[in-house]
Amino acid sequence: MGTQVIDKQTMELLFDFENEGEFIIAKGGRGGKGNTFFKSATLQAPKFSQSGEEGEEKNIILSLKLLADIGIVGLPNAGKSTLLSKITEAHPKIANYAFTTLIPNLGVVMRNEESFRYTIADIPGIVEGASRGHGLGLSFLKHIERVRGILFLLDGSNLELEQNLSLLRVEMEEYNTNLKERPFLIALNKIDLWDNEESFTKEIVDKFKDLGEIIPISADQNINIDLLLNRMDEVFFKDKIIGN
Ligand SMILES: Nc1nc2c(ncn2[C@@H]2O[C@H](COP(=O)(O)OP(=O)(O)OP(=O)(O)O)[C@@H](O)[C@H]2O)c(=O)[nH]1
Ligand SMILES: [Mg+2]
Repeated sequence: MGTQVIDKQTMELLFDFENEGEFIIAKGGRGGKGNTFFKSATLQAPKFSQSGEEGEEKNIILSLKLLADIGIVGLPNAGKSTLLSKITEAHPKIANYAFTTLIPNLGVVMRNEESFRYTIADIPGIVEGASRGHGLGLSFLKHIERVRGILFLLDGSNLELEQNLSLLRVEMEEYNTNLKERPFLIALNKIDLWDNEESFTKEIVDKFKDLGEIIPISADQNINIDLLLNRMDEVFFKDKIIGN
């Protein structure tokens, strides 16, 4: 699922496997039944067969776009993979340097005693100029084109939140301007590194409230992770969660 079938000559999108299903890319010619088809009780080894018509021929490109519900977008080293490892069963590589994640990782988040689940993608870190090919470029951004919501993950050890968020937005929207319209939340990670964590958190959330809703967390120390997941339910999946 998530694979797009593209005609290599015309670059036309032939089919998009948004759901499980079947699609005939090139139809075989009519006829062409082999000799076993003509086997019967009296004719155990028929020596004849039917010649068939030519079938269709096509050169195609199969392009996989992951179908994640939510995409985690952040600068390198913000803690995206750490968060994924805490809220899903995924085991992405985590390390204290940029570009640890080279290809997107997917995980499944279970909610409400598993009555509701969604997929979340941790994509490689985005750097300035990514849309012009810097860093790992943006080719992996195709994996978030179809998300229903974006979780921006900012690194609390750098308080230039406005600049960092705008860098991510610019690069992302450069790639696909539709991503601008997508619902989002901002998680501010690594708050465990702050002194006077509680009062400082209040101060920061207030100072940057114009950026959008900011949820202070520590992925590594499991601070406010439940709060974040609850807000994600409300902001991204209101239509899906029944009885809440
Ligand atoms: N103190 C602290 N460190 C954290 C926290 N979350 C992640 N880290 C550390 O930050 C570093 C980067 O974490 P990753 O999860 O690999 O970051 P990433 O965003 O996936 O990085 P890339 O894949 O390179 O883009 C690691 O050393 C983590 O242990 C946190 O909440 N608090
Ligand atoms: Mg990573």
